[in-house]
This record gives sequence, C-alpha cells and structure tokens, in this order.
Amino acid sequence: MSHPKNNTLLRQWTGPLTSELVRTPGGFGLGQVPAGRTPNATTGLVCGFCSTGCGLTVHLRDGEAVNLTPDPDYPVNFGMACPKGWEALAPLEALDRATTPLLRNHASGLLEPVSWPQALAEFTTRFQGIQSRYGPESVAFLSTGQICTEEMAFLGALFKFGMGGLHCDSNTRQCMATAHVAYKESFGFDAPPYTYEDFEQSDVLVFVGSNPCIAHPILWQRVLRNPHRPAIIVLDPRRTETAVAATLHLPLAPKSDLTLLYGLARALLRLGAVDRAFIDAHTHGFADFAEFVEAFPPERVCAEARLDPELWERCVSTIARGQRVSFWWTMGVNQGHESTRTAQAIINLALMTGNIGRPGTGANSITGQCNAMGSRLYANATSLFAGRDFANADHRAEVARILGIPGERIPTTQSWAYDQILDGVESGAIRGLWVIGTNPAHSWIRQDRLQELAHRLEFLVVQDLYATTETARRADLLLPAAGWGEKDGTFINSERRFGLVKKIRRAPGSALSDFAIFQLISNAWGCAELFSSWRDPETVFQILKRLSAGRPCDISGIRDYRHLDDVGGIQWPYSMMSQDGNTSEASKPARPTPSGVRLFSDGIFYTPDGRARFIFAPPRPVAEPVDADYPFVLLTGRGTSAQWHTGTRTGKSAVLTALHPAECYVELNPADARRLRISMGERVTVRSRRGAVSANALLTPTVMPGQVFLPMHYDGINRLTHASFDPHSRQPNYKHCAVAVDPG
Ligand SMILES: Nc1nc2c(c(=O)[nH]1)N[C@H]1C(S)=C(S)[C@@H](COP(=O)(O)OP(=O)(O)OC[C@H]3O[C@@H](n4cnc5c(=O)[nH]c(N)nc54)[C@H](O)[C@@H]3O)O[C@H]1N2
Ligand SMILES: Nc1nc2c(c(=O)[nH]1)N[C@H]1C(S)=C(S)[C@@H](COP(=O)(O)OP(=O)(O)OC[C@H]3O[C@@H](n4cnc5c(=O)[nH]c(N)nc54)[C@H](O)[C@@H]3O)O[C@H]1N2
Ligand code: SF4
Ligand SMILES: [Mo]
Repeated sequence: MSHPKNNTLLRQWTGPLTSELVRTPGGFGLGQVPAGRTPNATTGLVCGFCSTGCGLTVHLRDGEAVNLTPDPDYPVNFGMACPKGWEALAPLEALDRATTPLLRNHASGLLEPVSWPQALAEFTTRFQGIQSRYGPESVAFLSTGQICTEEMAFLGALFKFGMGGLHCDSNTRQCMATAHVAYKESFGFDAPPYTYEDFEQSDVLVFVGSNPCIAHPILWQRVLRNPHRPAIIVLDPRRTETAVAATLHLPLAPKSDLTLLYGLARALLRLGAVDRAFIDAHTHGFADFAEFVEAFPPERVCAEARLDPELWERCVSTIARGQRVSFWWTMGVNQGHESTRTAQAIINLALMTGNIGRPGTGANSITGQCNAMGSRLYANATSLFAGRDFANADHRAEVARILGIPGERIPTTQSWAYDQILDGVESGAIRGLWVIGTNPAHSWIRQDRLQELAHRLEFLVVQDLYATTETARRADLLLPAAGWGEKDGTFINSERRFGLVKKIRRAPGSALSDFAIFQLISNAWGCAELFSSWRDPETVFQILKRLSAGRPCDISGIRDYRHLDDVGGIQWPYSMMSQDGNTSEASKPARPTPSGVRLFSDGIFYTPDGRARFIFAPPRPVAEPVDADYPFVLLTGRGTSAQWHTGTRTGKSAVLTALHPAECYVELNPADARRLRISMGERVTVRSRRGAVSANALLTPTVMPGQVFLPMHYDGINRLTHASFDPHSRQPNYKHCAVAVDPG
C-alpha cells in the first residue's frame, strides 16, 4: 500500500511550473510562473547534453518554452551552441515519451499502465521482499551523469542511508572513472584543475585521445579564439576532424600511449625542458620516475607507437619550447586496459615541466556528460558525499552530523563497481536492479549482459524519459521521468562550474522529475523522516553546500540558485571565507562575469603533504591483440556532433537525424578495402569473437590500415567490444579489440 503522504507529494509535483528565475521585458524575478502570466519572457539554463555546459536562453510564451538560442553572455559559450544544444527542446516532444508508470503483466508479458501509487507500492514491496529474503545488499542501482546534482545526491542518500543498500554505480564508470582515480592518486582529490580560458591562453595544446571538434565543439571554438597562434598536437590513431585542424598529428598505434608518454618525459628530461624548482617544491617521486623513463628511448617509442621519427622529434621540440603547455585528454585515454597509468603519465608531464597552476597550462581531463562531474562528487555511490571515503570513520561522522542521520546508516565499505554488480547478478548476489538515466543494453561493454542475466533478476526497474530504450523494454517496472528542461537543479561542467537547469516546460502525462520520484519512494519505503529537510532541489543544494564546506570542492560561498543565475554559473572552489590564493578571487561576492578559476596556482595539492605524486608502471600488452582470424583493431567513439550516445534523445529530432547517417557505418582504410574487395557504401559485416554487426563501408584514409572505426551510436557495437577493464578504475576498455571485416 502506498503511504497517504504520497498523494500529497504527487499533487505537489504534478502541479504548476515550480520556482523559476525568469526574465520578463519588465525585469527579473524569482517565484511561481503561473501559465499565462509571462508572455514573451526569456530565462537562461545550461544545456543537458555534454559537459561543456553551454548557457542557453529559452524563449517562453505563457510560461512555456517555445524556442531557444545560445546565451551571448554566458561565460562558457558566448553565444555559441552545437546542433544538440540548438535542438534540445525537440527530444522532449517525442511521441514515445513515457507518460505513465508501466508494470509488466507476467501473464501477458506486456508492460501495462499503472497509477503512481500502484507503481510505488510495487517498487517497495518487491525490493523490500528481495532484501528480506537475500539481505539488504541484494538490491543495486546503476545511474547516470545526466540528472541534476541534487537528484543524484538524493538517490545516493536514499539508497544507502534509507533503503540500506550498498552496491551502486553509474555510467560515469564507462566514462570518467579513470580521470577520477588518476587525479585522486596524483593530486589527492578528484580535481580537474583548469578553466576554459586555458584553451585561449596556451601556446601549445596537446590533445590525447580527444576529438573535441565532434565531442566538444564549443570547447574547440574556445581553442579557435586563442590569439597566440598556438601549436596544436593531436595524439589519435585516427586522423580525426580535430587532427586535421591541428598543427601536428601523431597517428600513434592504438594503445601505445603509455610508451609514447613515458618516451616524451625522457626526451624532455634530456633536453632539460623541466622545471626543477617546481618539482623540488611541489612533487614527490620524481627521481624514481626519471630513472624509470630511461627505458623509453626514441627508437622504442617510434617502433611501438609506429611513428615517423621526424614527426616524433617535432612533437618533442614543440612541447619543449612551449611556455604555456596544456595537456587535454578524453576517452582515447580513459577507455583502455591501462588507462589510469596513462592519465597519470599525462599528469606527470605537466608536473615535471611546471605546466600546472598557471594560465594556459594543466593536465586536463575533459568530462563527458552534462553532469558527470556532479556524479563524481555528489552521487554518494562510489565516494561518500563531496569526495569523502566510506571507509574513513571521520568522514562518516562528518556526513552523519551534517545530515542529522544516525552514523550507523552510512556503509563502511565500498560499493562494487559496474562490472562487479553485473557479475553479482550472475552469481545471484544481486536480485533486484534499478536503472536510472542510462541505457546499458546498448552502451555497456557487454551490451547483451542485461538480456542474458534478465532471468536471474527478480525485479528490474528502469527510470527513463522513454519507454522504448533497449533497457526500458526489458523492465518489470518503468518509472516515467521528466527530462532536462522539465525540472530544476544544477549540473557541474568540465571546468567545475555549477550551472542552473530549470523547469521551462511541463513533463508529459504523469512523468515526474527524478527528484520527485526519489522523494515519493522515500515516503513509500518508510524512510522519509531521514529526508524531511530534503524538500525540493534548492533546499538540497543548501545541504550540498554544507557537505562541501571545508572540502576541496567547497561551494559554501554560493548563496542560492539566484546567485548562480546572476553570474552565469560559479566554479568550485567558492568558499564562504577566502581560504587561500586559489579561492580568494573566486570568493568575492557575486561578480558580473566570474573570471576563470584555476586550481594549484600556489603549487599546493590535496595530498597530506601538499605535494603531487609521480605515479607510473610499465606498459602492459593489450587484452585482445589482432591475429590472422581477427586482423583489425576496432576503435569506437563519437560519430557526429548531432548524435548523442545511444540516440534515445538525439534520434527524436528531425534536424539532428538529418545531420547524420541513418544506418551504421564502419570507417575502413581504402588499402584494406581494396584487398578485401569492398567498395564504398557496400554492406559489410564486422565480427569479433563475441558477435557481429552489419554496417555500410565508409572508405577513408582517416583510419590507418589494420584499424576500423565504428561510431558508438548504433545498436550492436557493444556486442563486439572486449569486456576488459583498467585494474585501478575498472573503466571498460571500449577502444581496443580484434575484429574481422567481411563483405556482405
Ligand atoms: N556529439 C557528441 N558529443 C559528445 C558525446 C556524444 O555522444 N556525442 N558524448 C559525450 C561524452 S559522455 C564523452 S565521454 C565525450 C567523449 O569525447 P571524446 O573522447 O573526444 O570522443 P571519442 O570519440 O569517444 O574518443 C576520442 C578519440 O579517441 C581515439 N582513440 C581510440 N583509441 C585510442 C588510443 O589508443 N589512443 C589515443 N590517443 N586515442 C584513441 C578515437 O579515435 C577518438 O577519435 O564526448 C561527449 N560529447
Ligand atoms: N563502444 C563504445 N561504447 C561506449 C562508449 C564508447 O566510446 N564506445 N562510451 C561510453 C560512455 S563515455 C558513456 S558516457 C556511455 C553512455 O551510455 P548511456 O548512459 O547508456 O547513454 P545515453 O544514450 O546517454 O543514455 C541515457 C539514458 O538516460 C535517459 N535520460 C536522459 N535524461 C534523463 C533524466 O533526466 N532522467 C532520467 N531518469 N533519464 C534520463 C535517456 O533517455 C537515455 O535512455 O556509453 C559508453 N559506451
Ligand atoms: S557543446 Fe555540449 S553543452 Fe554546448 S550546446 Fe553542444 S551539447 Fe550542449
Ligand atoms: Mo562519457
């Protein structure tokens, strides 16, 4: 039975548009926006696709969004947006939106509409039943970097402190786990140090496994605004759009990055292009590192990375001459079998050359999803709130005190990672699974795993905008969620900037914001008293401020949502009190345009002794090398700027679908195609030891002979990929396995 309070909550959440900041021709106000009362107003919010976090101006008629344009004043995008941003409203209108909870009728096998009270009762009885039979840890969740920070925080608190669960993870594991672990070990905290102004201030930019022209187009625009005629070096096995636009492209052999980066450290050392004073004052372990990299002479680098020695020389001398060198990395690094050490090899380069904490420098991981940064800091899944550790008794006591909850509600151990949770389903340790805002039946490295394991799960709940995703179609219970633009909250972008998301249209039918769903569940579950102060997103934001105080990610100086709206978002740290050189500029009260906040300008890191660490390990062989039967390396990644991941949102916009190929395609080098007698546009089969997909051949010299590239947006790609993981971050290795290509 559902708790009577659920009905009151339901009325609250399905009522009129909630508190919003709206600019009207007459001015600017915070408060209720009753439909029909604000003709021709505009309001600003950040985009809900990628982590760039562009500001968009939504044009409202009678309180509802009718159109949007990029915000010319937002200090991220300055009036620019990529196609996804321009089309952000279209996916919300899709006909396949989930508009009511759906429950599987096991007699007919069909999903059938039920009321919210029925759905909540089902959720509670089924999951509580599983927990009573198999223990509290037998229920798990997999969540996302695409819901608001306040929602992630609620979910993590509800699950761990309210429902007594332990094992939970999110799609951030597929994406940012490597950067998280690498930073934490090297800097003492998961802290991407840069501001976007660094794109404009460098004289040398090095992109490793990163294709911003496609994946972060507005960040690439920031590079193009750089007035210093910068050298741009791209390390990517493919000649990507970014590589073509660069001044130097190194088409390294896939997964030879670690060898190359150690070789670069050795070469810079030999040239004396190191900052001894910085190393001595601010780092730990350099002498051992310098000795270690001796084993990576240029001959070895060029042989293993298959590089032209002259190209290599140019790369080394360009970086050695640079005064303000910034290193940027994305999924070509994070998704690999030795990704954490590779990310740290980049960090080591920035440290040894003193390229950190100054304008135009840094070891800079570019984030993926709009709020992956939020999930790293506030999801309460793999780390305790605000980057704390579950195993640390002091950290648990702090969180218990701030939240006013009994300390024993906080687990003392770490959750399993994504792959371990799915293994847990296989072994029977996990019997109930709740999937929120992610589509693992397409995106997980073994995409059929959920399907294969479905019979082992007693209850699968999926919470999504659409009832049609590959994962939602398998649900026992579907909870219809409101999407970006249909709810309030914050996202944290790649440069650590909190930006505001607002409700500028009503969700269809009885779809509810994830926040409202978590609140209703806490109530139905019987643990609402723990969350009595978690009334709405903005009160939770105030709780997050308290959780952040004194932590590296301190946001206690942000007053409220209005403050974020006034100044175009605020980067952390932004503490109440000016604490050190890093935060003094940031901590001044609201400024019209906040200037870029960069970490480590004082050379003090978050480790106990304040020094950054040189961390390194010998390169290891790839998990699945090519052989005679499977002679191609399969690379996967983003295909076009108009496609977003599994296409559940971008696939609903007529404009965006016109901007990308409708059918799956595989990029193949013309020399390989000639040998295999494959012609342009021909249908081919790409096969690995695990499965096959059909694709149209796209013959292009942008992929090297012996390699093929498949965009991740088409269903079936992750039947091919090899389920191997970096041992430190447990991030999947999506970007290397062996495949064959057959005509037909
Ligand atoms: N349009 C669009 N934009 C997006 C997304 C989207 O789906 N669509 N997704 C967002 C998300 S969540 C993320 S995480 C980012 C991802 O952003 P990126 O990481 O820039 O995108 P990818 O295409 O996945 O991978 C980048 C490059 O890695 C290269 N690569 C493959 N193997 C290796 C290797 O061994 N070494 C090196 N050095 N490079 C290698 C690939 O050839 C590819 O060009 O994009 C974000 N932005
Ligand atoms: N082969 C290969 N596979 C990859 C990658 C690769 O490079 N190659 N990249 C990996 C990376 S970096 C990532 S980040 C993942 C992404 O993988 P996924 O997270 O599975 O991809 P999305 O399509 O973004 O799925 C998000 C889901 O959340 C729903 N959703 C959107 N907004 C909301 C909301 O506000 N609330 C709720 N409840 N639901 C919402 C959407 O409808 C969609 O179904 O894919 C990974 N998979
Ligand atoms: S670059 Fe990213 S944040 Fe900006 S409009 Fe495009 S998808 Fe949105
Ligand atoms: Mo990602």
